[in-house]
Amino acid sequence: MTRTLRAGIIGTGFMGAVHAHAVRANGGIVSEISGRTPESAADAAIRLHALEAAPSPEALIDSDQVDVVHICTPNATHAALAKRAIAAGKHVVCEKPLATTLEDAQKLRDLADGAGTVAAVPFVYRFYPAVREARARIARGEAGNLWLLHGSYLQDWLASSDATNWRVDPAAGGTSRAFGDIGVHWCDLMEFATGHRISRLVARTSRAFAQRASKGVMRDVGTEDGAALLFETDRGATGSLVVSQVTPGRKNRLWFSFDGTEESFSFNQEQPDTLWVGGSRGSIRVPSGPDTLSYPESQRYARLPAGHPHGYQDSFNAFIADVYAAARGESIDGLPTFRDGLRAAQITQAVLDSTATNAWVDVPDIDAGLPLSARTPDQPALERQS
Ligand code: SOE
Repeated sequence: MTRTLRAGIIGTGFMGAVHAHAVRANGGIVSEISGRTPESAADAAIRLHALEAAPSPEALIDSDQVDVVHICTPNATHAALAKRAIAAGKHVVCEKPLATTLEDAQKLRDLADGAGTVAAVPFVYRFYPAVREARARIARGEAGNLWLLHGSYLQDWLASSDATNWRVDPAAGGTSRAFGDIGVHWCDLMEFATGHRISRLVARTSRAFAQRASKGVMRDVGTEDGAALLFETDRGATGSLVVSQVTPGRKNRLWFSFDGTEESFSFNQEQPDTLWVGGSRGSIRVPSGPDTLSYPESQRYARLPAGHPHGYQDSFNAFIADVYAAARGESIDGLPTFRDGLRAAQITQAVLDSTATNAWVDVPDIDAGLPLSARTPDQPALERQS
């Protein structure tokens, strides 16, 4: 399929704008946009250069002017919209979390598996060249035995009791907020880059503020501001993760260190253009550029020479490029799909269960029973690491 793909974007906020820019950066058309009201849709159609405002999300999904449905709405609306889009035969890009319950995530993954269309979730941090470089080096065994996987994801946009957002409300955002919103990014990135799978974890969620202001009234908060985890992986590694949306001064600081017996690899999303490679006899900072990265899997995402920073929107553009290539029938390695959205829901549920029971909780192997060869492209790293 070579014709221009037409996007329908449901949601007119920050992520709707990011999706719209990425669609156009890849030669797509934003044919329709819908929002909470016809007025917000009309405003967004002008602001985001859509051909027209749809009267409702459902009308947008059913429109014959839309090939790819982008769902950028509050979490609790994702499942019904994604289900309708799949049933309408559309390709779907659904913002994470895929759903607010494990059951809905499972149903959506199963629906997507049988649909023959693309169903993707923007685990966008996979699309930094530096992350692909770490994955390529780890897959070739350059780390040695990966035994310690650790990091954090810290933000401060909720670092005040006056700050609130639909994510704080479990009815709109789901029962897990900080972990379900950003902890899942870190876990997806760790499993994607290393090929390891979290097999069990122990976690504690917590709140910085017991109450937050909502429409001028202080109300009890039902979701967590942060979480701390210890985990083990299916290949014998140990890990830790700290997640917070109340860490003053940290804006969007996703950071990891994946430590092997030969080399360790560290990445900081707030300075995303370099990969730190640690060695006992010296360490280097690898800049992102087709001429400075080592392998084709990472070079393909470094569009500009080293020194021309690749930012968040660039990564989102690269994600949409791969989604639209897959929609045209290309086989794409590393595309985050509804399967990965289900995986995130499994880990989130384990975090909630462990917090509630104060105990270690097993995390199911999403491909349990499948031979390695039947696993997704992410899995070959497991074979190479043995
Ligand atoms: C808010 O925490 C947020 O926009 C997340 O929802 C995104 O997934 C993350 O990439 C940036 O922060």
